[in-house]
Amino acid sequence: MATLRFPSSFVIGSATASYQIEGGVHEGGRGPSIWDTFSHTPGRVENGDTGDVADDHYHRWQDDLDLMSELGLQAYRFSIAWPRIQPTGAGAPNQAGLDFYRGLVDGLLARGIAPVATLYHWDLPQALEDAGGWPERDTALRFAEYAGHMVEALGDRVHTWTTFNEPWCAAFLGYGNGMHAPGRTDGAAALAAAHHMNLAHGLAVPEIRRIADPSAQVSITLNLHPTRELPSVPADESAEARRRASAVGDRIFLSPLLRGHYDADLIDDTAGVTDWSFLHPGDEQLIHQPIDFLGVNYYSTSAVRFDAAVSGPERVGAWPGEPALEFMRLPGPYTDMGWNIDPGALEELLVSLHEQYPEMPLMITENGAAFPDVVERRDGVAHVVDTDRVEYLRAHFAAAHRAIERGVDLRGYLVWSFLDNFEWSFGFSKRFGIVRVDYDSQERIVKDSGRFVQRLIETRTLDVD
Ligand code: IFM
Repeated sequence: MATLRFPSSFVIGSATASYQIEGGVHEGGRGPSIWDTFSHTPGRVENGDTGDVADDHYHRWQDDLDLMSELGLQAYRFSIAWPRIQPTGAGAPNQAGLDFYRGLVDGLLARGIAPVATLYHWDLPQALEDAGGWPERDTALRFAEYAGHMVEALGDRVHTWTTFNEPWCAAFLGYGNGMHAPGRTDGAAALAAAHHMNLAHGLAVPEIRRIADPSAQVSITLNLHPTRELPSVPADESAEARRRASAVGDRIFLSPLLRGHYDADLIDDTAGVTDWSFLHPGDEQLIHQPIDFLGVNYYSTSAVRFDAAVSGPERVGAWPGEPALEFMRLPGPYTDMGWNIDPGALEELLVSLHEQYPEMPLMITENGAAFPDVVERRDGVAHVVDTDRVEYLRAHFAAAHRAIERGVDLRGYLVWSFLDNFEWSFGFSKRFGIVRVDYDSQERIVKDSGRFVQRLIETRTLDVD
């Protein structure tokens, strides 16, 4: 048994996202988002679940902040629902929407919790999708305008801004394989969407810096695709498959954001899908804005190979230009999402990012696990003994600690998620929270994992075998 100590500057907190927890979809002048439309379309979301009520956080946010305070969270990463601010995606900001987030931020500050505000966690105003959505360049311009409104309203009190959460999911699951809203299946549109999200980030960052306090921290959060070798896949095939997966999975964002150009192999690999005419002269320079840290969301790993037998248009899905790329599940154990548990890959991912981009501080903006929790009532008091989640978190915090010891400038770790919530196309069937939500009564129960995070923050130490 060893005891690891985290530096006092290392921020430990938790995260959520607007559509996954807020509910109140018709309140405060909020307009419809693509997720309202998608979740109300039969067959799109498990059990026909929608975010109409979700955790009812829109009404219960003060109690939720009290719980965060009880757990001692140092930071809370939330996202702003664009359709609360601009119900049709354009024009003057909606006062009730601004007031909601101002109340939330003031409530956090009053409790000593640092707000980390994400501007886009997938709830595009439906009106902008009706006008073409992210495959349209104009959506990037609209995003920069919306970002400006938010920073005008909250720039004096929010110190940390994130432009996008996981643009890969928003572009490639939203427009590539249709698993996410808006549910389109068009590889060329998915690539254009990815570029316009990069561009939107590049246009928004200077806008944030122009308005916010000079000390504001600006970032973007990516979900990267760490892959491992499998003995059954020949080394040269594995290397080529991993190169291709990294091009359209990771470097499509990392390279323009952090180096100022799209990689030639990405353009070549996707040439059969798009001519990249959406990339205008000067775009790459616009995208390449200085940021203060890179947010990393990490959950799991996979292995990749080519399987010509499965090749064909139906395979284009989330990997445009890669119809024969096959993702294979690695050995377990697995979480309730069917994702393998591989904490070592978190350490390797952080070290590898640090080696490639040594000047770039990193922050784990999401890590956590879904498990089928059980509520036990003892002497009338409800408990969730989620030992599997506690051990998942322990192993991943230990991996983060090893990365710090190896020289990674890792600024913090935000556990996904604070509350059980609407897990996109899985609806409410998957529970990621460190706080349980009973969706009938809206009762909150702090799980053992919540107490684990509380102790970690209190003591700054972690016991590991
Ligand atoms: O719930 C999601 C979150 O919205 C984005 N990152 C992954 C989480 C778990 O799937």
